[in-house]
Amino acid sequence: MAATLSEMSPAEAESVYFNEYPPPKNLPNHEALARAFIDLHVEANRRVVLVTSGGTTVPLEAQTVRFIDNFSAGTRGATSAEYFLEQGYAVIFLHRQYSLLPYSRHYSHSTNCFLDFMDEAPSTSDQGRIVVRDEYQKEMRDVLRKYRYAKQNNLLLLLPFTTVAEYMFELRSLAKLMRPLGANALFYLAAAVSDFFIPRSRMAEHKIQSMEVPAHLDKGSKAAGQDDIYTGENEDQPQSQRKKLVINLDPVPKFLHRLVDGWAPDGSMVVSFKLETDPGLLVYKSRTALQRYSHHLVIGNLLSTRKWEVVFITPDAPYERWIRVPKSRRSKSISGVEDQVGLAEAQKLNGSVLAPDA
Ligand code: PAZ
Repeated sequence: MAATLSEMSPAEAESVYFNEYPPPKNLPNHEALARAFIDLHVEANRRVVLVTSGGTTVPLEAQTVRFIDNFSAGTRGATSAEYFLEQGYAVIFLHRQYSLLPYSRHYSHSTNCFLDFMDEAPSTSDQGRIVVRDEYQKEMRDVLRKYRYAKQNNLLLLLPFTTVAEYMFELRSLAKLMRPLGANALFYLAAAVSDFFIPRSRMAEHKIQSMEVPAHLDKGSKAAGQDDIYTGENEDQPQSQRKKLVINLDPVPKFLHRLVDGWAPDGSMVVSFKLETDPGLLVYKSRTALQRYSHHLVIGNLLSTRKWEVVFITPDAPYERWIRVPKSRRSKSISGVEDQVGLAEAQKLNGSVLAPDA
């Protein structure tokens, strides 16, 4: 029986995984944009951080109708990117398409709809003109200025992904392209990357059917040899045609090893995140990840408290450090939505730990 990816060495798993998928259509374009961006900042001797953000999808079909997703909205990534920009970094923002973006996050999605910040001008001369409401003028001007500054100075590169395979291809390419940055490169991996997936070889080509279709019409709604995906019942159909969908997922190979040992530039710093829901597991899992991949910092967070509490797990003393946004500072965003632990908090409390060459 062939070995699964998790049974292979990291280098073997890399070769098998990346040969199984065609590279994403946008990859050459993203690589060209990233190359130009990195060249510019190498020239300026500026630090560049790759921030990953948002969740990855796991498609159930190659021509994808259905997919598995996760909760991440990209708040951590988009917020942290703003703090990195404020600290003088250039930011490559590798994000889930349509998730929150630096700066525009203040005015997007249902909790912060931009329309709630607008009004019609009150004076007769300006009647009909749309203006920002008085109470939001200052905050919006500040955000706008920072956004403009980042844009005009080419400090922020936005690159979207959707599936877990796209994310892996993009991460590998970007890390290799960042090699000329050496110790000026930082990886800040806040994306919620799926732990399980369906390998391409077992994936249905077409939309998975909920009832039996005649064999001569079925052009690939089942993955080859995977009849066990379909068993069981569906109440509207005659017994013989009823189906239940049983999904058989493999573990996604952990490429953090390859990032640390192979793809990323020597001297760069790698920060990963660990999300848990069980408080009893968070420190243990974060520490295990740090030991397994030998990188620089794991930031652990719990789903329920992630907006105001994280734990820094480091290879050197103090090994474990909790960082909390005080209660009085938890409602700082314009809409009153609770702000979250950002890079500034982390730096204040943790000195230079986020400086790549510190
Ligand atoms: O995107 P968001 O702000 O809603 O959530 C952030 C987060 C919890 C996805 C991030 O802080 C994190 O822990 N990312 C890594 C998740 C993991 O793979 O364990």
